[in-house]
Amino acid sequence: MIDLYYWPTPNGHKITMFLEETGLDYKIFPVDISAGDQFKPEFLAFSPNNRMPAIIDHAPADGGEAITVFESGAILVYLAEKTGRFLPHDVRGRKTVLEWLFWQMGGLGPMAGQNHHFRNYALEKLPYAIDRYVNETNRLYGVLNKRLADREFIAGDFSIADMASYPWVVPYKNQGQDIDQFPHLKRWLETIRARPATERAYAKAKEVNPNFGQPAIRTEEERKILFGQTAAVVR
Ligand SMILES: N[C@@H](CCC(=O)N[C@@H](CS)C(=O)NCC(=O)O)C(=O)O
Repeated sequence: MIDLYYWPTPNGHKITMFLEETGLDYKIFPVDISAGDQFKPEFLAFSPNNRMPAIIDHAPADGGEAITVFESGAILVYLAEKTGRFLPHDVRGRKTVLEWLFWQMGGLGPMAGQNHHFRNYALEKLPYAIDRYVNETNRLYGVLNKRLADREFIAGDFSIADMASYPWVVPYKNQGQDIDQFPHLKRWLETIRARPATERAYAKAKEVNPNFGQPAIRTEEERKILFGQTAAVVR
């Protein structure tokens, strides 16, 4: 049994996608990040960056005590190794999936995240910041579109590299992107969207957060919780 500490955001969807693909037994523990659940000491004990997702695996492969994992990329690799799925075993295939996984973790995720912030959430609309992140997202979409021009998925068969990037392309409209400019990316998006496991994963979003699909910030208190953080929150 896997305990999944989750809230329906792009980084959260990565893990429900994996769990639904593999049929691993899991239970969701909601971390309402707008309410400040990510600062609870019991959560920080195994997710020290006050971010979800995080997991606790009560039946690790070595038969020892429960294993905790934070950071969505590390969770995907951990679960792929646990199940033997969605990460090739050969040295070249594995290397390629990890390249694109790290590309998402270090590039597409953070840049699209800043894009969402300055474009959709910042009260002060700063043209420099908006242009910077909308353009960088555009460049990254171009990289992925080119990669997908002659292959169905990012790195061989459907893999954790696809699961990492997919949730960050779903909100393309909120990132100021025109998906029709990226036909290969659009085809890939539609292919993954149609997977039954993806549908089940995204269905969890509404179950866990009835407000899913509405703006994450509805009150000043929520704005302060999410965007007023300093080192004080993890002390
Ligand atoms: N690099 C981390 C990022 C996780 C992350 O940013 N999670 C956000 C939601 S998408 C979060 O928990 N935010 C809570 C907060 O900002 O306090 C990962 O990939 O797991």
